[in-house]
Amino acid sequence: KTCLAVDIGGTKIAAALVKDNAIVTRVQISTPTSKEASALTVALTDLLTPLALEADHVAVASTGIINHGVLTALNPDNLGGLNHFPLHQVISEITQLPVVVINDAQAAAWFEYKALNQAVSDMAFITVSTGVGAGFVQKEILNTGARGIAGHAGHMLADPNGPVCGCGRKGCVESIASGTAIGVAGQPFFGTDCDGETVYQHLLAGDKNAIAIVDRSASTIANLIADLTISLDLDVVVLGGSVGLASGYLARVKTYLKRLPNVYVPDVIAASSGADAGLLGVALWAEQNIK
Ligand code: BMX
Repeated sequence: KTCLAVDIGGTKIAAALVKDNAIVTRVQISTPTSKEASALTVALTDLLTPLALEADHVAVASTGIINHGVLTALNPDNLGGLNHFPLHQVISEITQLPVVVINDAQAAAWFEYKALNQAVSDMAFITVSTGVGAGFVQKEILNTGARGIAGHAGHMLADPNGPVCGCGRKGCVESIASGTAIGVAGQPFFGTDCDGETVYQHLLAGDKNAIAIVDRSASTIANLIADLTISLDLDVVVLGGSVGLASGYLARVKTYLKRLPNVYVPDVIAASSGADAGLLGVALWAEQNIK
């Protein structure tokens, strides 16, 4: 069977034909920066129509809360302001194929868990990217949540006096640690068009302000890992996303974790699949869940 896997992120949308757990063809576009649902529908139609001809079913991993196939953004800023989209329905109409949809970080968690060869029973995957997302595998089962919310640990409290998050709450992990937050924190030092990438360039050049901003992100993620470990009894945490996999970031997270008592410190490893975890994970998940 050939699966058309789709990964809708805050910055890019990737689509791939997946056969025997391997990507055969892969295409990628930028996520539309519009709060109009029609912009996303048009982009998905152009991207998926040709690929659907070669597929048996469709597996979609998407940023946002996915409740029975309907996307609701927890942080609409991550999706160009779009906060509601009937993802399952739109993709069924475009492709005329069976469709499953889950959250992007949940999908990536499933891939990374499978890549560990089931040597562990409880793990969390954390992506530090446009936003901060997570997926939990508990007792060997991916927790997608009754309403699709499970795993949204990027919206746990990091600092009650922190910035207001795009979700409306103050001081979420995401508002301090995400690539977007790193970029915003860098603007007073590096200009109004500064993004996460700009701050990282300055960090690599030894800039003190950039180092402080990335360290604040890394220490926030270290505390998130500690909180998840003590609440979920984790064997391992896998870190991914463009910031999570950036040079030296994991080492910084580990430095902060080492300062904590052992019981808070799981094994922390880098995601094995880079940018394809969402695509491959949702394709794997569809094998068992497609109806
Ligand atoms: C946000 C939230 C999560 C998502 C996470 C990472 C939205 C639109 N997204 O917390 O659902 O998993 O970002 O998303 O509310 P990414 O786009 O950074 O991969």
